[in-house]
Amino acid sequence: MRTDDGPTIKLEDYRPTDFVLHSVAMTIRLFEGSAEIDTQLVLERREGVGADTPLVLDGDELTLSGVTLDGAALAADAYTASPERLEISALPAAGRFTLAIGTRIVPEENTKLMGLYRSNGVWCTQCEAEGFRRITYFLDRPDVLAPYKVRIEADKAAAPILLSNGNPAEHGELPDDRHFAVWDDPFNKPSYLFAVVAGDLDSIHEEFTTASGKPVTLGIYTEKGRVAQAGYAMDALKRSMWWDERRFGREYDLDVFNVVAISDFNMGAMENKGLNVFNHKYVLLDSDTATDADYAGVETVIAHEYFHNWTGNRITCRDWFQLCLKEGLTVYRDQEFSADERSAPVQRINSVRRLKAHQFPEDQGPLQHPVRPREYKEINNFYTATVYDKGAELVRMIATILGRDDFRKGMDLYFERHDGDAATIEDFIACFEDAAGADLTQFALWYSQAGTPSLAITEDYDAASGTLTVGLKQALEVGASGTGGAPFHIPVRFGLVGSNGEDKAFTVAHGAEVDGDVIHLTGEEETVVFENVGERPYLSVLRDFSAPVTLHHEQSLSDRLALARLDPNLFNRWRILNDLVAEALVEASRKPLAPSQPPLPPEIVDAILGSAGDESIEAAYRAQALALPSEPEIARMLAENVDPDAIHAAVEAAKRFIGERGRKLFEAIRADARPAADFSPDADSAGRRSLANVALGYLAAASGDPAPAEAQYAAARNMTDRLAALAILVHRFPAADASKAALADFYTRFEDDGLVVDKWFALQATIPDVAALDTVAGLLDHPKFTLRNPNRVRALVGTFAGGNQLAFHRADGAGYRFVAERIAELDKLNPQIAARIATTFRSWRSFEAGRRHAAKAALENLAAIPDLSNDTRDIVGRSLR
Ligand code: 0A1
Ligand code: ZN
Repeated sequence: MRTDDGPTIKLEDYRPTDFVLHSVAMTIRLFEGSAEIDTQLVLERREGVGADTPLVLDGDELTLSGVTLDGAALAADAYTASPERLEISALPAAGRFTLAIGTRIVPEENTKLMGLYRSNGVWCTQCEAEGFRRITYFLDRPDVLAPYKVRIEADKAAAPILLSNGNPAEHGELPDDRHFAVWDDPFNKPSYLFAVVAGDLDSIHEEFTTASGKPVTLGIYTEKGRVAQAGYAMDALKRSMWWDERRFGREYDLDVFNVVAISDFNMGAMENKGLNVFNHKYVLLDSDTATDADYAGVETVIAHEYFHNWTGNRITCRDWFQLCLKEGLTVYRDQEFSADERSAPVQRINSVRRLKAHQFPEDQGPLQHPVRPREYKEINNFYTATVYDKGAELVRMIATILGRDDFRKGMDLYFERHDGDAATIEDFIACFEDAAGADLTQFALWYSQAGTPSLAITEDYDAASGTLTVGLKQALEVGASGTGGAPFHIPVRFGLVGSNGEDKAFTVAHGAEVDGDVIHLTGEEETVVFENVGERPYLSVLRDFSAPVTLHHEQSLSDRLALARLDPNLFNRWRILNDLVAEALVEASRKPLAPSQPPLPPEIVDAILGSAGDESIEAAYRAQALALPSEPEIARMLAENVDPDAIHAAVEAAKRFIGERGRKLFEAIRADARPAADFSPDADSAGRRSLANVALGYLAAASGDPAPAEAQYAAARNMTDRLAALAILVHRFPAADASKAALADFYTRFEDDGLVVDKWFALQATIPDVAALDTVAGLLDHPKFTLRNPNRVRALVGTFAGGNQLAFHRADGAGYRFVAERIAELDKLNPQIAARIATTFRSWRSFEAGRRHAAKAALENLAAIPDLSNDTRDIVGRSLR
């Protein structure tokens, strides 16, 4: 096995650059088959740096075509150049100098999709994290900030549209049917926010006037013929701009804001200054081709990238260890936006589901790392659920600890104090401490200690004195890989619920600090004694999931069921039911139930049906009440000796049981859900569709009859209803003629729309049957399959590995071998995507012995490949550790 993997970058080694960058001017000449980049850097030796210290610039697969210093050629011995590095000595001891660097690249051959590449003929860039060094030699790190002036030249027919960051400055004609455009970005920015797009694109434009009256021209650019699908993204953009002004006092700063939708993109989208580049999945939609979930996704990602303009761009990160400074904070902001635009409890449920599905397994397995990592080998592998989603939870906890007003004061101070800076987590936390007069020293441990703490709650009520004693105990059960195990500051939002469903008043006699409805657990173990509580209350804890912990609340079934009905905190009603079901399914997966035993306790099922049937609550919430914990979530809770077949059998039995017991309700929901004449993507309409489709799923599970789904598929007038019906057919009745016919029909209807073809691939990749492996293997030869498009790879291979419990985790190990082979192929083209798919192995140690050995062997085979990329080697290496 190869061991010479790349160097480890450490937080403690941070030091500023030896040279200060003052400005960047670039000319980018685009041709078929090549691009010429001329870059002028105005630099200066940093004070105190010795005159013999050379300038070292980063490169990646670059070819140097020329370099001059203040207009004069450099002596051959004054520099050394390799594809990865340009080192220049004999530079002025003091004062500014201009370095002009020429590079030549071939965007058409760039399959990594980092740097400058072509997607369906369009030239585009992706520079975060270290892609700029694939365009020119540079101090390619986030604490090197400068204004940029960029001139793009290209053939007029091939690229009538020429875009870059900032404001448009000039444009004009050139000989040979070429033209140019100059863009001027006055705001200091790091290279990772640089962008260029050139191509034959359609666009829509709208005007937005900021709160202080500044006009901004908004543009969305798409490939030819698709711009009609960009209207919702434009609407979401305007709503985001309006919201950020109201909620955070943040106005947009340039004259233009452009979004470009690209087919081939490694991630969701990118917040380049004034020129956001998007995976077209998060821009393009209409009701025929996109589901309600897609609409919500577009809204969130548009908002997220826009919000980065302040949290990320105006204030950026000092180094990549601080990634959560921009990502956690921006996810928090986009979550708050969605909560305001849609429904707060439903959004919170969605965020918590996501956290548990992606972050908890990461935090409890070999890829565990602190929200602010201390070291990395490949930064691309740290765009993780821990940095993003747990990072957002940490910001949310700060807001919970300080309260809304002080939180806003801290944010205001952050924007004021650090505008234009490359900041750190310490800087961020200090703003809240200074604005609110709070001490967040202990809280800051959340950034450095990895792992999910557990929180155990006990309660003891004394009727004679009317006191309730609550015990709270925290522990880091799953080892925090050497990052420490000191107690966290855990904010526990709570309420004492009376039998009338209202929160009761109380006084706190003594114990842990209680502030309003938040208990501040700071010790390992503490108690709180509540006095004057009158009749015994139902204790509702961890409301709104106020901290990312695993909760163990010793509470009777009858109290939990009462809270599931009465808790004024809707999130907690859902959470309590979801926990009850999850615990029952974990038990049922551990050992087969006796034939006489119902698959779920009937009183729990009745509680779920009660929530689902409560017409006083919004439909989206009712649909959430019916959604069972996912099979991977049950696997995570089992923690060891996991048998996915047993989990699937338990979940299927539960679905049939709920379907039978709730048949009348489900039929009533379906009867109620006559589709409106016109499709509207609003949250309320989407919630109704979601509830009706969940009901259809349960009816199909209970009846074993594909006919209602078949009928819905045939009659569907939007993608949400069509895809829901098709999923029921294909997943539940894969052998039925109706299912085969619908799947074929779906393909013929949409074969020209890549985003819908992705759904068609993904649906087959997730058929819950070991035989899905053969289906997926067969689809590799489908004319529409390609390893070169990340969305397509994710749809077939990524979805299979991440979403097919039965076939990926086949007992014979064939699923693991298949995915490992695909990773090896993909690694040669696009290591970032290969490494991401490799993370699906992360929980391999929790499976039963046969699967465990097979998964390990597949990982070891990958590790043995001599020229495996740094990206994949890092994930595989850490997974095996
Ligand atoms: N900053 C982006 C995420 C992103 C990160 C790396 C990329 O490189 C391929 C692309 C995008 C965001 O948070 O949206
Ligand atoms: Zn982001």
